[in-house]
Order: sequence, then C-alpha cells, then structure tokens
Amino acid sequence: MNLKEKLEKIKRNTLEIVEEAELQALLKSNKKPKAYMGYATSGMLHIGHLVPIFKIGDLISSGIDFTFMAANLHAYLDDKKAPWNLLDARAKIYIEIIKAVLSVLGINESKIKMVKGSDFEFSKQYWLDILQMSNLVTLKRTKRATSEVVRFGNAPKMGGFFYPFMQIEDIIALKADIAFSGVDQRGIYMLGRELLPQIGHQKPVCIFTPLIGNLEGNKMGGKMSSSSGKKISLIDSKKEIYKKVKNAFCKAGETKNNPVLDIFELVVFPMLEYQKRNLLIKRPEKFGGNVTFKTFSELQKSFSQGKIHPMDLKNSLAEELEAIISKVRNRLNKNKLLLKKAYPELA
Ligand code: STL
Repeated sequence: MNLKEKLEKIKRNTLEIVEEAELQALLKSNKKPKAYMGYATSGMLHIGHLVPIFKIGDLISSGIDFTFMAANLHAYLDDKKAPWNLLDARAKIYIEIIKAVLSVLGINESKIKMVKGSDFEFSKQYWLDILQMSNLVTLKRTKRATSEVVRFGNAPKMGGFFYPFMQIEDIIALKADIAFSGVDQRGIYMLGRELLPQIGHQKPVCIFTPLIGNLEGNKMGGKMSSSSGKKISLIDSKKEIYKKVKNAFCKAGETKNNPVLDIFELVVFPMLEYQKRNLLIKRPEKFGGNVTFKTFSELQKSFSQGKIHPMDLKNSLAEELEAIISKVRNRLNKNKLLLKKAYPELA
C-alpha cells in the first residue's frame, strides 16, 4: 500500500484527524507507527463500541502496530463505575470481547497487543510526568476537558481529576504515536496535545471516530452509551436484538435523522467490506423480492426514494447485528464464570 492509499484507508469513516499533515509525516517517516485505543472497563460494551473496534482493522492493514488497553483503573476513577474488586475480571471480559469482534472481521487476535492499565500505570516515570502536567493547567480547564467522559456530578471527587492526566500519560507509557478513540475522548486528548510538549514529550496524532446516536433518533438526544435501556449490548440475546431494532426510530424515506441507517453506515458496511460480501435485504416476492446493495450510498439512495420499507431495513439490520453479537456471546459462553464474576447483575 502506498502512502496515499494508507491515508485514505485510515481516514474513511473517521470524524476528525488532528492533524492530517502530522499523520502523513508520521506514515512517511515511520514504517511501523504505534497506535493505541483504551476503554475504561466499566459497563458492558454495546454496538456503539463496534465503530472504533471495526476501524482498528483499517489501521492494522495500513501497517500500524496496534495496542488495545483495558483501562481498569480508569473505570474505578470515573465515579467508581466499576467496583475495585471487579477491575480485573472486567478487564478480562473487555479483552475477550475485543478479540471476538475482531474475529468477525477475520482479523487474527495475534495482530493486536492487549494490555491492562494496572500493568504499567504504577511506574515512577509515569507519575513524575503526571505530577508535572497537573501543575500546568487549572482545575477548571481540566474539568471541562474531561466532563464528556467522567461523571463529576455536583460534588466532583478527586479521582476524576487523576483520570485525564493518566489517560494522557498512557500515550507516553505505551509509546504510541497515535491516540485512537471515539470523539467523546477529544477533550482529554486535545489537552494532552497541549501539555505533553511542555514536559518534553511529543504530542500524539489523534484520530476520532463518530458516535452512534441512540435508537430513538436524535430528537431525544444523547449518544448510545447514555441510553441505558435502549442500547444494544454486545451480549444481548437474539430476541432482545430484534426487539430493540424493531422499536428503533426509522421513518420511511428519511435519511437525516435515522439511527438504523447510521448503524448500516458505520458498522454493517465496514464489516461487509472485510467479509467481501454485499448487503442482502430479504423480502417476500409480493414486496419486491430480495435486493442486494454493494455500498452504503446505494442503500441510502434507495431508502430515500421509498424503495425500501423501514421494516425490511430493520429486519436486515437485526440479522447482521445478531451475526456479530452471536460471536461475542459464544465466546463468553465458554467462560460463564468470568462473566458472572465481572457482571454479577448480567449473568
Ligand atoms: C469511557 C467511555 C469510552 C471510552 C473511554 C471511557 C476511554 C477511556 C480511556 C482511558 C484511558 C486511556 C484511554 C481511554 O488511556 O467510550 O467512559
């Protein structure tokens, strides 16, 4: 792959690259740049997480050395979203799920490094850097940069203020040239780009993926991760998946505010490309018979012209999601004890 092809591949379906020129220079000067993505190991993963996880494949095939980090300490620091004694089990579950999702794309799990935050976040250099950064920025600015990620409430705990500096220092500890994440992490990483050069480190290139809105459509507001009852989790049963998709907002012919189409664009079509197949929408003969689509824009166009009924679109989405999620369920079913330990309320 030449430089231009790599750039195109890395760029597609991303929301923002800060800065593209820096990415270009990095790819030019370094044959094997390093990127990482972290997740705080708190709640169960949901289909919103599939957007960046699927995108990891593009980075790997562009020659990037990729590390996934289970940010177990961060899960506790964020308002104790994960209890202290469950941090280890949750980190293991996150790693199992990421591997299962990558297998859906045909990506071997040996292609990606897996680390746990607590494995490397106690070093002397790590904390010396954090202490330095903590005195270069105000409490107010730190809170603003972090509040899309950390739940502060009316009485913010100190833990939430360690959180962003640790996340910024993770980049350095993991020797990453690129910080890859959903755009919800933007505030923290942009603060990092400002602080790291001040303490003698290079700032990372940041690549942000879009967030999937909730299934009710944007009018109700909110990203998938904050719509507890309505989000589709990566361990939902087939029945739950079909039910939630069936109830999703999807107005005939409307392409602007349509969470069902959004999921096709950001999750299903990227997956189909890896799997080298087209989208098949199954319909009875009397409703026009089966149709196939090669690209998202073909599907979008057809839907906007009223040629695809919302019900048929939803059925197809539920089927594709079930195919992904069944892989995750099957993998976790082999280790029911771990799931029960990590999420006593779910198992
Ligand atoms: C969330 C939600 C989400 C991602 C994260 C947290 C990421 C956390 C994180 C922590 C440390 C890192 C990198 C990322 O080094 O979608 O609450």
